[in-house]
Order: sequence, then C-alpha cells, then structure tokens
Amino acid sequence: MALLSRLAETADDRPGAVRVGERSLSWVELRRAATAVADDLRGASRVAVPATASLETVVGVVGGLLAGAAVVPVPPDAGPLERDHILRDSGAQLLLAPPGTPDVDAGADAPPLVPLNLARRSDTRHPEPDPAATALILYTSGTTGAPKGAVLSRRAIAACLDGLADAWAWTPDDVLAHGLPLFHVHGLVLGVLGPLRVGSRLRHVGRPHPERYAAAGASMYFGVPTIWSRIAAQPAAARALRGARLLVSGSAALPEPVFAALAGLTGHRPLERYGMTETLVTVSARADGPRRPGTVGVPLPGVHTRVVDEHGDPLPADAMGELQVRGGTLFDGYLNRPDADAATRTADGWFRTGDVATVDPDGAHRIVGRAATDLISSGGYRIGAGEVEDALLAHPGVREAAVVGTPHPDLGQQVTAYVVGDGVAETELIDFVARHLSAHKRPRQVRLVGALPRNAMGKVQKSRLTEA
Ligand code: MLC
Ligand code: AMP
Repeated sequence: MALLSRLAETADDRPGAVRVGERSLSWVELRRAATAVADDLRGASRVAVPATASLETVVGVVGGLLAGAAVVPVPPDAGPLERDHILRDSGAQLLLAPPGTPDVDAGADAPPLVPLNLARRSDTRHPEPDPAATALILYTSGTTGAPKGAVLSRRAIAACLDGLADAWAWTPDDVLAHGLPLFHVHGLVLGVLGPLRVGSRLRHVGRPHPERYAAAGASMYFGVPTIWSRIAAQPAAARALRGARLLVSGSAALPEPVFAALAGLTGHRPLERYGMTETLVTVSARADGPRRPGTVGVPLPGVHTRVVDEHGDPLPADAMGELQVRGGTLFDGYLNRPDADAATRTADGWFRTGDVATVDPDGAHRIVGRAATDLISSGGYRIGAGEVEDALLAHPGVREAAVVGTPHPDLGQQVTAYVVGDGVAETELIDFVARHLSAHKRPRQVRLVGALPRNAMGKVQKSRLTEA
C-alpha cells in the first residue's frame, strides 16, 4: 500500500480537501501538483523544505515523498546557525521552496533551489518506494550540542498512522483541524500525512489561535497543552468545539485543570497520546476507551512498552521508572551519530525514552516527567539546554551561561538563562538567541548573575540556580 494511500488512489476532485490558511486544493489537485514537484527531483535522495505553515510546504513534502526522496523539514525561523547545521548534516541536495523565500536562498552553502509552483500539474506515475526507505529526517534537540537528525522510514510512519486510525476510529468522514508547526511529528506526520493516508479532510488554521480553532468546524482537533489551555481560557471558543468528535492533546503533559475545564466547556474529555520524534506516537487513549486526566492511554497495535529501574530490570504495575518502547513505529537511528544512537538502545533492542512513567494495573500509562533536567518542554517543543547555552556563549558579552526550564503557567516550562556577562542587556541576549536558533528556543527570561554555582569539580549545579 502506498504511504499516502488515500491521496494516491482517490479520484475525488471536490474543492477544499486540504486547506492551509486561506488556500486549499482538492485531493486530485494536490496529487497532481505534488507529482509535478516529484518530476523535478530526478535522482535526488534528500531534499530540504523550509517548513512554513503553508500549502507550499504540504506540496513540497508530498512531492519529495512521491519521488522517494527523504524529506528534511527546516524550521522556517531557524537562524543561520541551526539552518546551516540542518542543511549540512542532512546532506540535502535540493531545497524546495517558493521563489524568494526569505533566508533560504541567502545561505552561502545552501543547496540549489527548486521553485515550488502550486499552479503546475503532472500525471507521471512514480513507483511506490520501498517501505524501508527513509521518508523524513526530523531534527530534534538532545541535552547537549546541535540537534540530531532522526531518520524515519516510510514503514514506521505508516505503522504509526494506522495505529492511530485504529485507536481514534479516524476515518475519511473526519475533518481534522490544527495550527501546529509543520516541521515536527505532531503537525507534519500526524497533522498532514495522517489525513493524506486516512483520507480525512484537513483544515490547517495557520497560527493556533483559539478563535481559529473555534471557526474550523472540524470533527477532530489536535493541539499541544499550551493551545488547549488558551482555548479553555476563552469559553466562547471552547464551546464552539462541542460539535467535534475528538479533542486530542499531545507533545507535553496536559494539566488536570485544563482537562477539567475543556471537558466542562466542550462536553468532550480530551484524548491524550504520547510520542517522541524518535518513536513517533507509541501510546494513546482510545476513542472507545477511558480518558482519565494524567494518563496517556495504552500502547498502539504492534508497540510494546516496559518500565525499568536504574539497572534496566522491568518493574511491576504502578512502580515508577524509565519508559522503554519497541515496535514498528521506531526510527532507524540518528543521522551521522552512531554514538548517540547506541546510547538510546538497550542490548535487547528497546528504545530508552528518557521519560519517567508508571503503568496502572489496567495498562494506562502515566508520564511523570523526564529523567534529564537538560531537556526542557516548553509549549510542546523539546529544547536542549546545551544548544541554548552554546548560542549564548557565542555572544561576545557572555562569559558563562547555564540554561534551565522553570515552571510557566502557559508554556509548562519556560527557557530561563543564568548568565555571567560583561555589560550585556537581557533583551539583547534574548534577541541574539532568537536570531541564531529557532525563535521558540530563545530564553523567555535572562538572569544576570555574578557567578554560577559550581561543585568541587567545577561543574555547574543547576538545581542550586533555581533555589534562590
Ligand atoms: C518572538 N518572536 C521573535 C522574538 N520573540 N522572533 C524574533 N526575535 C524575538 N526576540 C516571534 C516568533 O518567531 C513567532 O513568530 C512569534 O514571535 C511568537 O512566537 P512564540 O513566542 O513561540 O509564540 P507562543 O505564542 O509563545 O507559542 C506557543 C505555541 C508554540 C503553543 C503556539 O509553542 C507552538 O506552536 N508549539 C507547538 C510545538 C509542537 O508542535 N511540538 C510538537 C513536537 S513533536 P510567528 O511568525 O511564528 O508568529 C512531539 C511528538 C509528539 O512532541 O508527541 O507530538
Ligand atoms: P519531541 O521529541 O520533541 O517530540 O518530544 C518528545 C517528548 O515530549 C517526550 O519524550 C515526552 O517527554 C514529551 N511528551 C510527548 N507527549 C506527551 C504527553 N502526552 N504527556 C507528557 N509528555 C509528553
């Protein structure tokens, strides 16, 4: 079966099947426009797409997938540091972008640009690539250093989407709405490739403002907890979702008060699911099963989970330990990083998520937190403290920097930086990081301090930073 099976097969040419912002294409128009892109890629095995929330991104990604290339989405606001790393590390041979896309054609070493023109059409039949072929390389933060490229096969994506269709009773009758970024698993894999495999219509609302969710008239809505919390704070917008079938939350823990407020205003208990860039979605509540606040459900078909202690020994129900997963949705490894890859796998083939979890006696999983404090979860984005520290240290006015996640009512955690500097202003450092990395990685707060607390070995003691 083709990865984008519904898109590949359908003869449905009714307008408006796939909408992003104000513009839309029918199924047939999307297939023919993406096929025209695929025709241009002759021989390229890796192509980068600046992943703005636009119809061009959808057509570019689908064109790459139809051609059998690995697609590398580039966060559109990534500064030169992050963008150059992604382009160089991925070995992308072409950039698919609308002509004149800011910043893209400016890079000195940027690969040649293939212009995306939504008006073109083609009916070439591109053979379906091997399911083992790479579909996407998604860049994701670790605790230190530059982001790593997670290599995701077509087979893993198909397994995840089929598992979700089963768990959520997701069918062509659904209309999916969301306003998530198109360079991560949530917005791109679930939020774009999902509808193209299942055959449900898509309404991408641009930015995830509550009033846009309210106006979308969809049956399924996707959001990160920050989006759901903003919707719950606007009762009129929340009430407009009463006619929906499923409200799905993921990418971070949904606070219980937000769960309760949404249930009260919309009449729907939100459905939570858990995933990672490296594993795709592995655990989810089911449409026909219980939805309890604080729980993320049960493993998808074909996925196995276990909770282990610090020696790697499996723990019984209710005990807290590291969550490990295996199954058909897992990635093939980090690109160019066998060292990092080996560190994520156990000798007997399980993937170490780094998340601390418990499993109830009835099988419901609870994500308690992360084992590593250097991974920050802000607005549903995973942000590596080390990458932000490296960006800060590149500023001539910064002598030392330590970055931590601190509680934030809207974002879950915010990026907070402690800096020993030479006459540099806080706002200047925030803007400096926003210019060099994706803007969501910028510190929301910079605290200028005289010294960082260190232990006898000279290592920064981050826990002591937030004590004061
Ligand atoms: C702000 N901006 C700046 C800036 N300050 N730009 C330059 N310099 C500065 N100093 C700009 C931003 O670029 C952006 O522009 C705008 O201001 C607001 O950005 P923001 O601060 O990030 O917005 P905010 O409202 O705080 O974002 C909240 C949010 C966002 C929830 C909308 O965090 C979000 O979209 N989260 C989703 C994350 C996600 O999809 N995660 C899934 C990972 S996959 P502009 O132009 O953009 O408006 C995964 C697997 C799984 O986890 O299980 O799902
Ligand atoms: P990323 O790789 O950016 O997709 O981030 C993955 C991380 O997001 C996971 O390791 C978890 O820490 C977190 N996460 C995803 N979904 C949930 C959820 N439903 N509840 C709690 N944490 C989640």
